[in-house]
Amino acid sequence: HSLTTCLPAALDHGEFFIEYQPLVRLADGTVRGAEALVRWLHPVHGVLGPDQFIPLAESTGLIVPLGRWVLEESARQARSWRAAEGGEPAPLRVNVNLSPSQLRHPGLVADTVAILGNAGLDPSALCLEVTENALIGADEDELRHLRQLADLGVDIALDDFGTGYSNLSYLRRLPVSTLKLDRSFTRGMQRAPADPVDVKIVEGIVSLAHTLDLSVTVEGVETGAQADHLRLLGCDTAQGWYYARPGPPERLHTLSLADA
Ligand code: G
Ligand code: G
Ligand code: NA
Ligand code: MN
Repeated sequence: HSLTTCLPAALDHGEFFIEYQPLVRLADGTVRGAEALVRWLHPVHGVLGPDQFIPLAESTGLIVPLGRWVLEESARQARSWRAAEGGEPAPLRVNVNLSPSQLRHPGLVADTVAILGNAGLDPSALCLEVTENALIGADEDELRHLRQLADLGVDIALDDFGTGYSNLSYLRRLPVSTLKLDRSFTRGMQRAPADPVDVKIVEGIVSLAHTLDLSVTVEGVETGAQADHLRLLGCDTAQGWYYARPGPPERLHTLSLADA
């Protein structure tokens, strides 16, 4: 039952599922959407998290069909949230992680267009998360894919921001709309007194981001004090256990109605 042996058939067997973790606007606490996080319900090992199989999927190439499935499923789900909410003013959006192999794949843009079309989902309802390290290593083809996606109206977020190479000049050349600040920077604000160095770093990043017209999402928000502090520092959107753990798709709609 090694994971390497089972992984190729797992997609055909329908063993993957997706949990969604809400993204909340700090200014008013409303739910704006959710990040799609894939899991594998392995017949022997039970539920496995992405850290346990994404690297394997990446090295075997299965990440391309798996990632396409995640995108299809998430787009359908986002469409159904939006259909269910009727005339609500701020439609829910979905964030989907894109791995380096997917970014490199020549079919990425056409597949994304087809998936959005089939789901009947507006491109502006989709945000693709790319890690800072994947972007730094991106070649011309990969950058062109990102620009084409951005031109379609898809948002691009820079995931795990702050953990990679720190030459920020690439921000000027890339069609990124959101910085997703790695949770290592917000950990020091979980309880008072906040770590003064972490506060300064977040302040600096928010200032840089807003100057470049980028929005800031903070990850790993676990306490109300942390949420308040990050809101006062000007962060735009938050994600973390304080709001909700990753969970089933139906729950997002309930959460968004609760704050309407
Ligand atoms: O919360 P969780 O343990 O599920 O997430 C762990 C990591 O797995 C995160 O860094 C997240 O970006 C990554 N991840 C979750 N779902 C996907 C996916 O569908 N594709 C890729 N490439 N990465 C994912
Ligand atoms: O893409 P990324 O690696 O950022 O995925 C988010 C990861 O962080 C997932 O593994 C998710 O379960 C985890 N996570 C989400 N919210 C919190 C939180 O508030 N605290 C901690 N410690 N982990 C979180
Ligand atoms: Na992510
Ligand atoms: Mn992330």
